[in-house]
Amino acid sequence: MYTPAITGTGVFTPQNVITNAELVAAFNAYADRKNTENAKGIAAGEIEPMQHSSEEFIIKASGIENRFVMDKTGILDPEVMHPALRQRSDDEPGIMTEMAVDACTKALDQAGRTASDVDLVICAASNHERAYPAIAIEIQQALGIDGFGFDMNVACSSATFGIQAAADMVRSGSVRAALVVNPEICSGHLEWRDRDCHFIFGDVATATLIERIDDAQGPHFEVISTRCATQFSNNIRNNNGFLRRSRPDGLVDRRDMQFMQNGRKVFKEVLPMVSRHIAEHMTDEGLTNTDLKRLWLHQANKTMNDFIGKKVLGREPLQGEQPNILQDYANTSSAGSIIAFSKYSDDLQDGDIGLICSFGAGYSVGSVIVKRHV
Ligand code: CO8
Repeated sequence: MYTPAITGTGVFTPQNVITNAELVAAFNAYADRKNTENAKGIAAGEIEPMQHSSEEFIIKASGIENRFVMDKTGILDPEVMHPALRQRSDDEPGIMTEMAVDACTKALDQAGRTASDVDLVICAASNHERAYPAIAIEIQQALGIDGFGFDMNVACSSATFGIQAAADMVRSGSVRAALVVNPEICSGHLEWRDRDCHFIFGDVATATLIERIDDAQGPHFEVISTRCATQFSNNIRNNNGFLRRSRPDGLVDRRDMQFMQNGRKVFKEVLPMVSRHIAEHMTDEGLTNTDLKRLWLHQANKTMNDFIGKKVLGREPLQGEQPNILQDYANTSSAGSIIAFSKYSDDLQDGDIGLICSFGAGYSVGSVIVKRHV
């Protein structure tokens, strides 16, 4: 058996930023157009008028200020209201591969490694741009990696579940080094025409290199332990899929073809699940809250993270103990906790212990306890 370690991380950040002000202006223009279009039905009481969105609500309800996206022109055009991505031929890299290669290259650079050191690629994300061939295999080819790759999807917990799978394979010796990459194009499956959720998501890609601790070339994080849990829930759901064409109304622009959630229920049900999960994971590893130097949480909602941080640490987290990036990136599904980890972990001292935790659709919760070695 070998001890696995995270030796490098990388973040690809798209060039387009959408501020809350831009987002709300586009949504409100769309709502006004719809209300004008439906004026008769609204006057007759047959159609509910669309309500405006507001910057104040978004900040207060979520803590999100900006989001990065692969295309903002389509999203901000009241006649389009979704990203407008160019058609790519089958002979050029797909958009997920393009994002993933950037993040993976940064992770390899940080670890002082090259593609020839890696023998597994897991593309773990909350949606994949096609069914097959696996995106991971395209990424593997683009990077020039021998070995194998596969895709996996556990929505918001894809990254932590991917880290568990990779760490277990490194531990057993079936692979020597693995890249877990999370290209999240949330803008493609977000419903930008629904004010309840149009502010929630952004695009990004993160990558994590996991290898034998004895192979580490520089400062790294030992993977002490991982834990995954799932419990079925319909409160976060997307019904799009390959059977769409075969359904009687398959081509209709149905609301449930995009992201849907009952945010209040998610909030109420996931909070206790996550708090319990972390507490039990720490107890089983012989750790108490005073042993934890940092918490890198899933980035969905500031209030939610404040609550979990307080519950886990048994007090208000100090500045920097539980870093949030959601104000800049919004919710980036599985990538959120890894962005926080990548940006806020270098300063930890030898022997410091931290915990990465994701949670979301499924429901799913994944936690990774790590120890710094410098
Ligand atoms: N502007 C103004 N008012 C608004 C807006 C808006 N944009 N949106 C809603 N309102 C109104 C509502 O209509 C409601 O009005 P009323 O009281 O008259 O009915 C009022 O404001 C309050 O609305 P909510 O109760 O919905 O507001 P909340 O305080 O609950 O906040 C949140 C909404 C932010 C969604 C919050 O519930 C939340 O964060 N919940 C947790 C959600 C969560 O963690 N989800 C995880 C999802 S991520 C995941 O699993 C990955 C899925 C795969 C990726 C998908 C990519 C697209």
